[in-house]
Amino acid sequence: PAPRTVLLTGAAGGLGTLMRGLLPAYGYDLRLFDVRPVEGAPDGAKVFTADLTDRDALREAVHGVDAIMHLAGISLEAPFEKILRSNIEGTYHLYEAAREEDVRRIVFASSNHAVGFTPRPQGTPVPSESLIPVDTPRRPDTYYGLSKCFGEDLAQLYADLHGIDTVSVRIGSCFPEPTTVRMLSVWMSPADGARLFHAALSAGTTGHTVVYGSSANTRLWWDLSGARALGYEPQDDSEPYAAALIAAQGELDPDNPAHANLGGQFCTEPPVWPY
Ligand code: NAI
Ligand code: 15L
Repeated sequence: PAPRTVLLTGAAGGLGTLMRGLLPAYGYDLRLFDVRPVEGAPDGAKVFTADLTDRDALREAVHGVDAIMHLAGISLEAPFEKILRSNIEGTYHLYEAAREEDVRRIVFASSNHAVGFTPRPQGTPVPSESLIPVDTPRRPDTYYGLSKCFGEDLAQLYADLHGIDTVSVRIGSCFPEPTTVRMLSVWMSPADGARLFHAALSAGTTGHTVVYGSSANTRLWWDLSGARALGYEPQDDSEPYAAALIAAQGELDPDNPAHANLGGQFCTEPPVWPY
Protein backbone atom coordinates (compact mmCIF):
# COMPACT_ATOMS: atom_id res chain seq x y z
CA PRO A 1 0.00 0.00 0.00
CA ALA A 2 1.10 3.57 -0.67
CA PRO A 3 2.47 5.45 2.33
CA ARG A 4 0.08 8.05 3.68
CA THR A 5 1.98 10.45 5.87
CA VAL A 6 4.96 11.91 4.04
CA LEU A 7 7.50 14.46 5.24
CA LEU A 8 8.34 16.89 2.43
CA THR A 9 11.68 18.62 3.07
CA GLY A 10 12.41 21.75 1.06
CA ALA A 11 8.69 22.56 1.13
CA ALA A 12 9.29 26.32 0.73
CA GLY A 13 11.29 25.88 -2.48
CA GLY A 14 10.17 25.90 -6.08
CA LEU A 15 9.73 22.15 -6.47
CA GLY A 16 8.43 21.76 -2.93
CA THR A 17 5.75 24.36 -3.62
CA LEU A 18 4.72 22.62 -6.84
CA MET A 19 4.61 19.22 -5.12
CA ARG A 20 2.68 20.34 -2.06
CA GLY A 21 0.05 21.51 -4.53
CA LEU A 22 -0.03 18.26 -6.54
CA LEU A 23 0.72 15.36 -4.20
CA PRO A 24 -2.30 15.59 -1.85
CA ALA A 25 -4.48 14.45 -4.81
CA TYR A 26 -2.67 11.10 -4.55
CA GLY A 27 -3.90 10.73 -0.98
CA TYR A 28 -0.83 11.92 0.90
CA ASP A 29 -0.97 13.79 4.15
CA LEU A 30 2.10 16.04 3.94
CA ARG A 31 4.25 17.38 6.74
CA LEU A 32 6.39 20.31 5.65
CA PHE A 33 10.01 21.04 6.58
CA ASP A 34 12.21 23.95 5.48
CA VAL A 35 14.65 26.40 7.00
CA ARG A 36 12.57 29.17 5.40
CA PRO A 37 8.94 29.82 6.33
CA VAL A 38 6.54 27.89 4.10
CA GLU A 39 4.27 30.54 2.56
CA GLY A 40 0.68 29.48 1.97
CA ALA A 41 0.81 26.25 3.97
CA PRO A 42 -2.75 24.98 4.45
CA ASP A 43 -4.39 25.61 7.83
CA GLY A 44 -3.59 22.83 10.23
CA ALA A 45 -0.56 21.60 8.23
CA LYS A 46 2.33 20.42 10.35
CA VAL A 47 5.16 22.78 9.46
CA PHE A 48 8.70 22.50 10.82
CA THR A 49 10.88 25.57 10.31
CA ALA A 50 14.38 24.29 10.97
CA ASP A 51 17.76 23.57 9.44
CA LEU A 52 18.66 20.07 8.25
CA THR A 53 21.54 20.08 10.73
CA ASP A 54 19.06 20.37 13.66
CA ARG A 55 18.73 16.69 14.51
CA ASP A 56 16.15 17.21 17.26
CA ALA A 57 13.85 19.07 14.88
CA LEU A 58 14.40 16.44 12.22
CA ARG A 59 13.56 13.60 14.57
CA GLU A 60 10.36 15.30 15.63
CA ALA A 61 9.42 15.94 11.99
CA VAL A 62 10.19 12.38 10.95
CA HIS A 63 8.55 10.66 13.93
CA GLY A 64 5.60 8.59 12.75
CA VAL A 65 5.80 9.33 9.00
CA ASP A 66 5.55 6.53 6.44
CA ALA A 67 8.03 8.06 3.98
CA ILE A 68 10.17 11.12 3.30
CA MET A 69 10.56 13.16 0.13
CA HIS A 70 13.90 14.85 0.54
CA LEU A 71 14.05 18.01 -1.56
CA ALA A 72 15.76 20.37 0.90
CA GLY A 73 19.23 21.57 0.08
CA ILE A 74 21.13 24.04 -2.01
CA SER A 75 19.85 23.56 -5.54
CA LEU A 76 22.59 25.26 -7.57
CA GLU A 77 26.36 25.68 -7.31
CA ALA A 78 27.64 27.36 -4.13
CA PRO A 79 30.87 27.58 -2.11
CA PHE A 80 31.95 24.13 -0.96
CA GLU A 81 31.39 24.92 2.74
CA LYS A 82 27.71 25.70 2.11
CA ILE A 83 27.21 22.57 0.01
CA LEU A 84 28.96 20.56 2.72
CA ARG A 85 26.62 21.81 5.42
CA SER A 86 23.22 21.70 3.69
CA ASN A 87 23.58 18.92 1.14
CA ILE A 88 26.18 16.56 2.59
CA GLU A 89 25.84 16.94 6.37
CA GLY A 90 22.14 17.78 6.04
CA THR A 91 21.35 14.64 4.05
CA TYR A 92 23.36 12.55 6.52
CA HIS A 93 21.32 13.97 9.43
CA LEU A 94 18.09 13.24 7.57
CA TYR A 95 19.07 9.60 7.02
CA GLU A 96 20.13 9.25 10.65
CA ALA A 97 16.77 10.64 11.80
CA ALA A 98 15.02 8.20 9.44
CA ARG A 99 17.03 5.30 10.86
CA GLU A 100 16.35 6.35 14.44
CA GLU A 101 12.62 6.74 13.77
CA ASP A 102 12.37 3.61 11.59
CA VAL A 103 11.21 5.30 8.37
CA ARG A 104 11.69 2.77 5.57
CA ARG A 105 11.21 4.78 2.35
CA ILE A 106 12.95 7.93 1.15
CA VAL A 107 12.72 9.62 -2.23
CA PHE A 108 15.90 11.61 -2.76
CA ALA A 109 15.99 14.58 -5.14
CA SER A 110 19.23 13.79 -6.95
CA SER A 111 20.10 15.69 -10.10
CA ASN A 112 21.27 15.32 -13.67
CA HIS A 113 24.32 17.28 -12.43
CA ALA A 114 25.61 14.08 -10.75
CA VAL A 115 26.41 13.01 -14.32
CA GLY A 116 26.60 16.51 -15.81
CA PHE A 117 29.87 16.04 -17.68
CA THR A 118 28.47 13.10 -19.64
CA PRO A 119 28.48 14.13 -23.32
CA ARG A 120 24.95 14.65 -24.54
CA PRO A 121 23.84 12.00 -27.02
CA GLN A 122 23.33 13.07 -30.63
CA GLY A 123 20.24 12.81 -32.81
CA THR A 124 16.69 14.15 -32.79
CA PRO A 125 15.26 11.97 -31.49
CA VAL A 126 18.20 10.18 -29.89
CA PRO A 127 18.11 6.48 -30.92
CA SER A 128 17.08 4.34 -27.97
CA GLU A 129 20.44 2.51 -27.87
CA SER A 130 22.22 5.87 -27.38
CA LEU A 131 20.11 7.06 -24.43
CA ILE A 132 22.24 7.59 -21.29
CA PRO A 133 21.75 4.68 -18.86
CA VAL A 134 21.50 5.13 -15.07
CA ASP A 135 24.74 3.20 -14.58
CA THR A 136 26.78 5.62 -16.67
CA PRO A 137 29.87 6.66 -14.63
CA ARG A 138 29.30 9.59 -12.29
CA ARG A 139 30.69 12.81 -13.75
CA PRO A 140 29.58 15.63 -11.44
CA ASP A 141 29.83 19.09 -12.98
CA THR A 142 29.93 21.14 -9.76
CA TYR A 143 30.33 20.74 -5.96
CA TYR A 144 26.52 20.71 -6.13
CA GLY A 145 26.56 17.68 -8.46
CA LEU A 146 29.18 16.05 -6.24
CA SER A 147 26.83 16.40 -3.26
CA LYS A 148 24.16 14.51 -5.24
CA CYS A 149 26.69 11.71 -5.88
CA PHE A 150 27.26 11.65 -2.10
CA GLY A 151 23.51 11.49 -1.46
CA GLU A 152 23.12 8.55 -3.85
CA ASP A 153 25.97 6.68 -2.16
CA LEU A 154 24.61 7.48 1.31
CA ALA A 155 21.26 6.05 0.17
CA GLN A 156 23.01 2.88 -1.01
CA LEU A 157 24.77 2.52 2.35
CA TYR A 158 21.53 2.95 4.31
CA ALA A 159 19.80 0.43 2.03
CA ASP A 160 22.55 -2.17 2.44
CA LEU A 161 23.28 -1.62 6.13
CA HIS A 162 19.91 -0.56 7.54
CA GLY A 163 17.33 -1.77 5.02
CA ILE A 164 16.02 1.73 4.23
CA ASP A 165 14.68 1.89 0.66
CA THR A 166 15.52 4.97 -1.40
CA VAL A 167 14.60 5.99 -4.91
CA SER A 168 17.13 8.58 -6.07
CA VAL A 169 15.55 10.62 -8.84
CA ARG A 170 18.09 12.39 -11.05
CA ILE A 171 15.75 15.22 -11.89
CA GLY A 172 16.23 17.08 -15.16
CA SER A 173 14.45 20.46 -15.03
CA CYS A 174 11.12 20.52 -13.20
CA PHE A 175 9.53 23.89 -13.84
CA PRO A 176 6.09 24.85 -15.15
CA GLU A 177 7.41 25.20 -18.72
CA PRO A 178 10.71 24.55 -20.52
CA THR A 179 12.54 27.85 -21.04
CA THR A 180 15.69 26.76 -22.92
CA VAL A 181 16.47 24.50 -25.86
CA ARG A 182 18.36 22.17 -23.48
CA MET A 183 15.24 21.84 -21.36
CA LEU A 184 13.41 20.37 -24.36
CA SER A 185 15.48 17.25 -23.60
CA VAL A 186 15.49 17.26 -19.78
CA TRP A 187 12.17 18.89 -18.83
CA MET A 188 9.86 17.20 -16.33
CA SER A 189 6.43 18.76 -16.22
CA PRO A 190 5.19 19.31 -12.66
CA ALA A 191 2.32 16.87 -13.30
CA ASP A 192 4.79 14.20 -14.45
CA GLY A 193 6.96 15.05 -11.43
CA ALA A 194 4.05 14.25 -9.14
CA ARG A 195 3.39 11.02 -11.08
CA LEU A 196 7.02 9.97 -10.72
CA PHE A 197 7.33 10.90 -7.04
CA HIS A 198 4.09 9.04 -6.32
CA ALA A 199 5.49 5.98 -8.12
CA ALA A 200 8.74 6.25 -6.17
CA LEU A 201 6.92 6.62 -2.85
CA SER A 202 4.56 3.71 -3.44
CA ALA A 203 6.60 1.11 -5.41
CA GLY A 204 7.32 -2.20 -3.69
CA THR A 205 10.77 -2.93 -2.24
CA THR A 206 13.33 -0.87 -4.15
CA GLY A 207 16.57 -1.18 -2.18
CA HIS A 208 18.46 1.80 -3.56
CA THR A 209 17.25 2.52 -7.09
CA VAL A 210 18.50 5.40 -9.25
CA VAL A 211 16.23 6.71 -12.00
CA TYR A 212 16.14 9.73 -14.30
CA GLY A 213 13.29 12.15 -13.81
CA SER A 214 11.74 13.77 -16.87
CA SER A 215 8.72 13.76 -19.08
CA ALA A 216 8.57 11.54 -22.18
CA ASN A 217 10.22 14.23 -24.27
CA THR A 218 10.68 13.66 -28.01
CA ARG A 219 14.24 15.00 -27.57
CA LEU A 220 14.99 12.88 -24.48
CA TRP A 221 18.68 12.23 -23.65
CA TRP A 222 18.37 9.47 -21.05
CA ASP A 223 16.76 6.12 -20.41
CA LEU A 224 13.47 6.35 -18.51
CA SER A 225 12.98 2.57 -18.24
CA GLY A 226 14.01 2.53 -14.55
CA ALA A 227 11.38 5.12 -13.71
CA ARG A 228 8.77 3.25 -15.77
CA ALA A 229 9.64 0.03 -13.89
CA LEU A 230 8.49 1.77 -10.70
CA GLY A 231 5.08 2.32 -12.33
CA TYR A 232 5.72 5.82 -13.72
CA GLU A 233 3.76 6.57 -16.87
CA PRO A 234 4.76 10.03 -18.12
CA GLN A 235 2.02 11.92 -19.91
CA ASP A 236 3.85 15.02 -21.11
CA ASP A 237 6.36 15.94 -23.82
CA SER A 238 8.16 19.28 -24.23
CA GLU A 239 7.82 19.14 -28.04
CA PRO A 240 4.96 21.67 -28.28
CA TYR A 241 7.44 24.28 -26.93
CA ALA A 242 10.21 23.35 -29.38
CA ALA A 243 9.48 25.57 -32.38
CA ALA A 244 9.25 28.80 -30.36
CA LEU A 245 12.33 28.06 -28.23
CA ILE A 246 14.46 27.07 -31.23
CA ALA A 247 13.30 30.15 -33.18
CA ALA A 248 14.33 32.38 -30.25
CA GLN A 249 17.55 30.64 -29.15
CA GLY A 250 18.73 28.51 -32.09
CA GLU A 251 19.54 24.80 -32.03
CA LEU A 252 22.12 23.52 -29.54
CA ASP A 253 25.54 24.41 -30.99
CA PRO A 254 28.05 21.50 -31.07
CA ASP A 255 30.91 24.04 -30.82
CA ASN A 256 29.54 25.67 -27.66
CA PRO A 257 31.01 23.96 -24.56
CA ALA A 258 27.91 24.96 -22.57
CA HIS A 259 25.85 22.81 -24.96
CA ALA A 260 28.16 19.78 -25.09
CA ASN A 261 27.14 17.85 -21.97
CA LEU A 262 24.05 16.80 -20.03
CA GLY A 263 24.72 19.46 -17.40
CA GLY A 264 24.62 22.31 -19.92
CA GLN A 265 26.02 25.58 -18.64
CA PHE A 266 26.83 24.07 -15.21
CA CYS A 267 29.85 22.59 -17.03
CA THR A 268 31.22 26.03 -17.90
CA GLU A 269 29.82 28.83 -15.76
CA PRO A 270 27.64 27.19 -13.14
CA PRO A 271 24.80 29.36 -11.82
CA VAL A 272 25.57 30.23 -8.21
CA TRP A 273 23.09 29.80 -5.37
CA PRO A 274 21.80 33.28 -4.57
CA TYR A 275 21.61 33.16 -0.76
P1 NAI B 1 14.93 25.52 -4.20
O1 NAI B 1 16.28 26.13 -3.97
O2 NAI B 1 13.83 26.35 -4.75
O3 NAI B 1 14.41 24.86 -2.85
C1 NAI B 1 15.26 24.21 -1.93
C2 NAI B 1 14.69 24.44 -0.54
O4 NAI B 1 15.56 23.79 0.41
C3 NAI B 1 14.62 25.92 -0.15
O5 NAI B 1 13.31 26.28 0.24
C4 NAI B 1 15.61 26.06 0.97
O6 NAI B 1 15.20 26.98 1.99
C5 NAI B 1 15.66 24.64 1.53
N1 NAI B 1 16.94 24.39 2.21
C6 NAI B 1 18.19 24.62 1.73
N2 NAI B 1 19.11 24.32 2.66
C7 NAI B 1 18.42 23.88 3.74
C8 NAI B 1 18.82 23.44 5.02
N3 NAI B 1 20.11 23.39 5.37
N4 NAI B 1 17.87 23.08 5.90
C9 NAI B 1 16.54 23.16 5.57
N5 NAI B 1 16.09 23.58 4.38
C10 NAI B 1 17.04 23.93 3.47
O7 NAI B 1 15.20 24.24 -5.15
P2 NAI B 1 14.15 23.39 -5.99
O8 NAI B 1 14.27 23.75 -7.41
O9 NAI B 1 12.84 23.42 -5.33
O10 NAI B 1 14.79 21.92 -5.83
C11 NAI B 1 14.42 21.05 -4.79
C12 NAI B 1 15.39 19.88 -4.74
O11 NAI B 1 15.36 19.20 -5.99
C13 NAI B 1 16.84 20.28 -4.51
O12 NAI B 1 17.45 19.28 -3.71
C14 NAI B 1 17.43 20.29 -5.88
O13 NAI B 1 18.82 20.04 -5.84
C15 NAI B 1 16.67 19.15 -6.54
N6 NAI B 1 16.58 19.32 -7.99
C16 NAI B 1 15.71 20.24 -8.52
C17 NAI B 1 15.60 20.38 -9.88
C18 NAI B 1 14.57 21.27 -10.50
O14 NAI B 1 14.43 21.23 -11.71
N7 NAI B 1 13.84 22.08 -9.75
C19 NAI B 1 16.48 19.61 -10.80
C20 NAI B 1 17.36 18.68 -10.13
C21 NAI B 1 17.38 18.55 -8.78
C1 15L C 1 19.25 21.32 -11.02
O1 15L C 1 19.80 20.41 -10.40
C2 15L C 1 18.80 22.57 -10.36
O2 15L C 1 18.41 22.37 -9.02
C3 15L C 1 17.69 23.26 -11.12
O3 15L C 1 17.55 24.59 -10.62
C4 15L C 1 17.99 23.31 -12.62
O4 15L C 1 19.12 24.10 -12.84
C5 15L C 1 18.22 21.91 -13.14
O5 15L C 1 19.18 21.20 -12.38
C6 15L C 1 18.68 21.87 -14.59
O6 15L C 1 19.63 21.14 -14.90
O7 15L C 1 18.06 22.53 -15.42
